[in-house]
Amino acid sequence: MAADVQGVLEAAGLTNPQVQEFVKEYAELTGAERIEVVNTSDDARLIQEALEAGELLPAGEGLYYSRSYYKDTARAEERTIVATSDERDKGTYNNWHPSSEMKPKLHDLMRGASEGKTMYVIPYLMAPAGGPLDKFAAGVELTDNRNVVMQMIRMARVGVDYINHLGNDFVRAVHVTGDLENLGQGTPDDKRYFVTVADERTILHFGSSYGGNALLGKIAHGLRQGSYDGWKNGFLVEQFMLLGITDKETGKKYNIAGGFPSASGKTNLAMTLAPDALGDRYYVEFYGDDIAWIWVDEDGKLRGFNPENGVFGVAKDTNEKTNPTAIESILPNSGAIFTNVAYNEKTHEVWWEGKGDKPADLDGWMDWKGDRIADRAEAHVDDPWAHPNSRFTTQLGNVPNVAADYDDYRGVEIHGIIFGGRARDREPLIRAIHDVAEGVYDGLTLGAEATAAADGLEGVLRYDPMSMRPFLSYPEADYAANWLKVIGQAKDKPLFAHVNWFQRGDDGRFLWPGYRENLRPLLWLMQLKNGEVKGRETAVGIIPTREELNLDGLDEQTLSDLDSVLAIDKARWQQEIGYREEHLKQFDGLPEEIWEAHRRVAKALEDEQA
Ligand code: GTP
Ligand code: SPV
Ligand code: MN
Repeated sequence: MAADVQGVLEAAGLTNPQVQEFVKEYAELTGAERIEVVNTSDDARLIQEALEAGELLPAGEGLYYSRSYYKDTARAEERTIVATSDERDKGTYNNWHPSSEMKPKLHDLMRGASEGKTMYVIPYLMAPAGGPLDKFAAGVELTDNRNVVMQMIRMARVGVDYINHLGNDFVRAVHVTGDLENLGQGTPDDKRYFVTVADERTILHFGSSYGGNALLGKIAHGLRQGSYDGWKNGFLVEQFMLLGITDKETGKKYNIAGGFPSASGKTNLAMTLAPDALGDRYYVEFYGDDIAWIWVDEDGKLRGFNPENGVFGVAKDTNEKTNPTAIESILPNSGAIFTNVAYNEKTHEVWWEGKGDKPADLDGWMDWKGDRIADRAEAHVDDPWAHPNSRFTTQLGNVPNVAADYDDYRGVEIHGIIFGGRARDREPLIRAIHDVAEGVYDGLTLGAEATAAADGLEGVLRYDPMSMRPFLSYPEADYAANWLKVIGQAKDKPLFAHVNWFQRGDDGRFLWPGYRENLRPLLWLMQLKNGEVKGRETAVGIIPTREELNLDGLDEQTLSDLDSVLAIDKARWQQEIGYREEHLKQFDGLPEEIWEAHRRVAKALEDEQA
C-alpha cells in the first residue's frame, strides 16, 4: 500500500511534500487499505456512498441522519490530554503529560487499527482564507471514518488548495475510530485517548467518532492547538460566539464576543433575532457560535473572526420560537446532518425534546440509540427520545442572518466581551465591568453548571475559566498574562460584562425567558458603552436599572421576577469571593493585576456591607 501513496496524492493534486510525508507515515502505521484525498466538491458522492452503506439515513430532501455509538455521544474530558516536551507547559486543567509518554502510546493504539479501511486525507483551514493567520489555521486530518469527513466538509474550509503552498505550516491531525464496541468507555479500562501534542502541532485522537473527539479541525485544532499557538504568537483563541448588533436608528454597529461553557447558549445567542416586540430597529448578524480567534491589528483595533465554516448546534429545545434562525438553517436541501436525535424510519422525520409536540403516532419512531419507541418497557416510556447532547450540523451559508463579511479574514472589530454560564443564583442578568483586569478576572472566575456536552458531568458546579476549561492548552497564569497583553495593546478597550440567562426561582423555573429576549441586556450594554445610560454601581459591576432596560412586550411573570434577576445577593457574593480565592490560588504565578482586581472586588463588597 504505502508504495503507491505518493501516486495517489499526486494524482489528487496534493503536492505539498511535507504533507505527503505525513500521510505516508500514518498510512503505514494505521495499515489503511486505501487513501482518498478529500475536497469539498466530493461531498455529494460521499453522501451517496454513506447512504448506500447505511452510515447515513435520509432525513428529508437533502437532509441526513446519523447515530453515533451509544457510549460515544460527547467529548470525554478525562481522556483528553495536552502533551509537550516541556513540563513548564503543565497547567491546572490541561491534563498535561510528556509527549515522550503519549506519542508512543497513541502510535501503539493506532498501529494496524485502520486495516481494511479507507484513510481519508482532509486538507482544511480553520479561518476565512487569505490572511496572515492561515499558517496557524491550516491542517490535514487523516480519518478512517466517512461521517467525520462529511462533518468536516460542513464545519471547515476543505480542499488541497488550502495547504499546498504552506510547506510545514500545517497541523498534523490523525483520527482513528477504533473498535467502538470494545473500548471500555467510562470504565477503569478505558482505551480512548485524545491527545494534542501542542509543541509539535500534532493531534492524535483514538477511540471515538463523535464531534469534538473526532472532527479535529474544530475543537482540537480550532481551540486547543490554536490557543497554544496564540500564546506563542500573541493572539487569543477562545470558545466564544461572535455577533453584530446594528441600531438602524443611529446607524451604529456593535460586535460582541462571548464565552459560555459548552451547551450554555452560544449558538442560540449568536443566531438570535431581536424580539418581535422591539420592532425592526435592531438588526443582529451572526459571525460565529463556538470559536473566535482574536488579535489587535496595526491600528490598535481589537478584531476577531470565526475560524469555522459551519455550526455544530445542540438540538434540544431548538424550535421556531426559541431559535427561528436555526430552524431556517436546517431546512430541506441545506445538507444538514442530524446526530443522535430521534428518527422515524418510515417517514424519515427527525425529532428532539423541545422541537414541538411529541409525535402522537409512534409508528416508525426510534430513539437516539436506535431502539423502537413503541417497544419501550414501562419503566422507560418517559426517557428522552433524543440524546441531550444531540446535534445538527449545517454550513454558515445556510444561516439566514450570517453577516455579509463573515468570510473576511480581517475579521470585525470587537466592542464588547461577555462571559456567562448556567448559574441558578448569584449572577444577575447582566453586570458590566469597565476595567480590563477586572474583566479578565471575571472570565477566569466564571463558575457554571456543566452540561451534557461533557460525558458524565451534567449539573456539576465548577469554575470554567473563560469557558475554556476543557480546551486550555497551557498554564492558566500564562493564559491570564496573554489576555492582559493582547487586550492591553488595544487602543479602544472592549467593555466586559457578565451575563446569566439561567437564574431559577425556588420552584426551579427559569426567571428570565432567555433566547431572543437576551438581546435586551445586550442593547443596554451598547448604550452603556455609548454613555446613554448610567446603570447602578455595585461592588461586582454596573447593573441596569429597571427603567433603563427595554421591557416592551415582556410578560407579567417576567416583569415581576425582574427585581430578583437584577439583584446582588451580598452574602452569597462574599462566600463566592472565598471560593474564588481558592480557585485562583491553584494558578502559580498569576499576574498581580488579577490578584489586585480580586482584592478590589472583595473590598468593595465589604465596604458595601458596612
Ligand atoms: P456548545 O455547542 O456545546 O458549545 O453549546 P452552546 O454554548 O452553543 O449552547 P447552545 O446555544 O446550543 O444551547 C445549549 C442549550 O441551552 C440548548 O438546549 C438551548 O435550548 C439552551 N439555551 C440556550 N439559550 C438559552 C436561554 O437563554 N435560556 C434557556 N433557558 N435555555 C437556553
Ligand atoms: C462543545 O462541546 O463545546 C462543542 C461540541 O462545541 S463538540 O464538538 O462535541 O466538542
Ligand atoms: Mn462549544
